[in-house]
Amino acid sequence: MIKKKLIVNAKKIDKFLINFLKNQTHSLLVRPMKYGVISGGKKIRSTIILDAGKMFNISEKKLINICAAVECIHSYSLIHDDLPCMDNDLIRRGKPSTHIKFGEASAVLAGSSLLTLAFEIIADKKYIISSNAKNEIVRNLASCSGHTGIAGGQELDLKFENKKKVLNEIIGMQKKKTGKLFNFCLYAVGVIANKNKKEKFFLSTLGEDIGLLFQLADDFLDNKGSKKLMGKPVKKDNKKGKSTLLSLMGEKKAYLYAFNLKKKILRKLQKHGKKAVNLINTIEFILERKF
Ligand code: GRG
Repeated sequence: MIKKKLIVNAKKIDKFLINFLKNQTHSLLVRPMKYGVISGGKKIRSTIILDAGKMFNISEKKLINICAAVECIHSYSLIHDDLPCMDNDLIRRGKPSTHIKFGEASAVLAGSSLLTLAFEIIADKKYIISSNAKNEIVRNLASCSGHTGIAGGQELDLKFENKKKVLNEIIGMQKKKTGKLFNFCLYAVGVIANKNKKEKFFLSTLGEDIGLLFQLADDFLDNKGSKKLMGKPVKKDNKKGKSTLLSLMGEKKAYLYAFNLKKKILRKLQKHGKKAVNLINTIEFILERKF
């Protein structure tokens, strides 16, 4: 059921991105950009945006630009994450990483172009939301992606390799590296739904916790998952000396931490009743997933 939902949503986002790029002047970077962002990946962040939209009766039309922008930033981060200067991974989404297919220089440029494309997609004239909402979304997306967000988290992740780090340091790093983009996903839905400051804060922290849960599941899959299902090499974290909850506290305690985090997230969603059922199913999938 959830797999079907992911496939349907991924197709919608891919279609949007293909059309958006079609309306732009062609460049040599379109091929590596499409290779990095289209026809690959679960597009789970988009699914979370659309699920959260259902809690506030927001139409998909109002959210599709946000989904596409988030997938551009996410794919950008993966392209750069795979580079030799970062995690040096040769396989991503079951195919050669972008730098293996197109060369390092093109991968750097295609990744950076996906970052700017994300902001073009939000700022697009045909995306009809109030200019105040657009401004707020752009500001939040920028801060969640840059040094106070994903990029800052990635820097910590690299610096933490082969170092003994405590729980709060590891959680803080993972909340930035992975949590911040999920934070943005729910925050942006709150902006579109015209929620007040308190409610938007609630949504953004909920998003960050979902992102943390997603990262913990990713670490578990690196340890125990299948390379074929994941579409990327597994058992890398240990070799690279990555600081994770698994390396800090062992399997049993790390799973218990993740399970309690999931319970906390689901408790927070209770107030939304039946309208949260889609998001709840996606959260259940996050910890159970095999890919
Ligand atoms: C400033 C955006 C930006 C990036 C530069 C390289 C970098 C800094 C950040 C990397 C962050 C990173 C790789 C986080 C890992 C998050 C994660 C668990 C990725 C896997 O996500 P999935 O499973 O991937 O959603 P698919 O392939 O399904 O899209």
